[in-house]
Parts: sequence; C-alpha cells; structure tokens
Amino acid sequence: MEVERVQAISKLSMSINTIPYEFIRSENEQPAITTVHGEILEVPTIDLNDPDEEKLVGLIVKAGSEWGLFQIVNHGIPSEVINNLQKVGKEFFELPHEEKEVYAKPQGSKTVEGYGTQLQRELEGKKGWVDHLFHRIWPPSVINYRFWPMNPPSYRDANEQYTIYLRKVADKLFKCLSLGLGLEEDAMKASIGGDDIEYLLKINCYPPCPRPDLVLRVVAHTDMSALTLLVPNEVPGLQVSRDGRWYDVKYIPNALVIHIGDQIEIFSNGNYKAVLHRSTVNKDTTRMSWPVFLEPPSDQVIGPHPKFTGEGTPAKYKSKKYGEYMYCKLNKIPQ
Ligand SMILES: O=C(O)CCC(=O)C(=O)O
Repeated sequence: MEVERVQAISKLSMSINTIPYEFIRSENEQPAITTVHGEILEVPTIDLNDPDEEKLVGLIVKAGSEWGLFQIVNHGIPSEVINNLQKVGKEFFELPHEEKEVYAKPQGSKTVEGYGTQLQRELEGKKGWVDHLFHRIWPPSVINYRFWPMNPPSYRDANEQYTIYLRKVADKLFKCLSLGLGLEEDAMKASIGGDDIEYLLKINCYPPCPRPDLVLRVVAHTDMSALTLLVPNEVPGLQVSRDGRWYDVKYIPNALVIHIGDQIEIFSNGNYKAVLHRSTVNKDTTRMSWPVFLEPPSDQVIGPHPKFTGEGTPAKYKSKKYGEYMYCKLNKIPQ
C-alpha cells in the first residue's frame, strides 16, 4: 500500500485552502492557541571556539541543565560544508515522487532508515506535517548506502564531508559535558558507546500549509538519543517548552542547535535535562532541518553513572539497553 506523502498533500491543500482532518491538532496542541506570541526565546548561544575552557564548560553545563537546548557558533564546520549538505538534501526532496520512493523505508522494516512520512505512533491517530529521510552516516560499519540518494550525484560527498567535521564537534561537546559533571573528559562518550556511537541523520521537509494555526510538523517530544546536533534552514519553526508554555526559538545563521537527549539525562541522573520541543508549520515556505541523532548501539546499556547515585540520591531512571528504550519510546510503552 502506497503511503501518501505530505509534499503531495501540501500541494493539494494549498490549491483548495483546506487540510485533511487527521492533521488538525486538538486544542491543547494547536500552535495558535498554545504558543506565547511576540516573544522569541533567547536560548543560550555558545562560542565553541572560546579559548577559556573552564568558561566554555560552565556555559555548556548551565545550558544543558537549565535548558537542555543551546545553539553553538564558531563550531569549526565551514559554511560551505553546511551549504552543500543543505543543497543536496533540498535537491533530493525536489525530485519527482517516484524517484524519492526508491528510498522508501521498506514495509515492516525494523530500522528507521529510509524515506518516510510518519515515525511515532500517535495516540490520537494524528499526523505530523512532515516527510523525512533517515540514514546513518557513521561509523562505516553501520552505514547502509541503500538509503543514501544517488541523485543528486554529490549527495554522498556532501554528507561525508559534513560527517568529518560533525564528529569533531560532537567529541568536543561530549568532553565539555563530561568535564562539567566532574568526570574524566572521555567518560560520557565511553558510556554512551565510544567509537561505536551511531550517527543517524534525518532530513525533515516541512512543506507549506494553508492552516499553520492548526497543525504541527513534529509533535512535542524529547529526543531518545544522547545528543542531537541540528542544522535548520532559515525558515523558523522550532519551539521549546518552558514552564508549560511554547516559545519560538530564534534562528541564528550558521549556528548548530544542540539538544540534550534522553540518554544524557539518564546517564547524568537528571543533572542534564532532555529538552521538550516541537516544530510548527509555515504558510508559504518550506522549512527543512537536518538533525543528527547520536545514538548508543542498541545493545549498549545506559543508566545513571554511579557518581550521581548512592545513599540519599537514588537512581531516577532504570538502566536498560538502548534498543529496548527505543522500542518502548516509539510504541508509547512506559520505560
Ligand atoms: O525541525 C526542527 O527544528 C525539529 C526537528 C525535530 O525535533 C525532530 O526531527 O525530531
């Protein structure tokens, strides 16, 4: 059975100025009702190239514990490399329908990899206004090129270049987050999976929608991964939850948006917080984003580090294999 893609639904909806019922959110989720209007949140912006390491660690700890989300500038990834990543991803989503379907996630497949439309099971049967493409980009042993588009021809090179730089940024973030907890600099990365940490790229394509007031692109969630490094295009849409209210996050050209995910919250026994976020839609323009989820291998057990548990400070989270955690999260089964 062929799945209807949101890009096709968008075209039709724009021409008749209405949207299918299953995309209309309940009132407690509708962006028009639940967004704090006129206030753009200044989430922390951190210069990753600050030579004062102590200061840098302090800023990352504060952002990771108070927000779970921050933006980094001077991260060392050349803008040309980011532009190429965005260019080839955009070109893929502009291909004719049949060409994209070659990369569709196979039915019944256990992996998330492939071109697709819906990821999480939603309790009310609602749908997000987004098509996506998932594939792993690192380490080489987990890459399945079956899901890497052959067209545009420079797709592979652009993604490989980005991966080279991204790994350096990820290592620096792991180091700072680890030092900030008073651990050895490589302790966090080692516990999450070391050199076997899997880099899962997702490209989100959120086409225009005639009723942005009623629809969400990506529903409210925390990332189940350890850490997410995200490149957005210039069309705003990311929102974070603060004190139960939803705020737009400011777009900063060339910045990477960093999300603390569930596995770092668990590892730190809640010292760092996974950020609750969602994404809204736009009336006239297509938003795209390129998150890379840094995930433990599926049989890696993640639990609170012993330094943060003991008498008087019980473990707030269960230790479990990442694969099991992921299964429960995707199927809305309590952890
Ligand atoms: O597009 C965004 O900024 C958010 C994307 C996101 O949260 C996701 O794909 O899980």
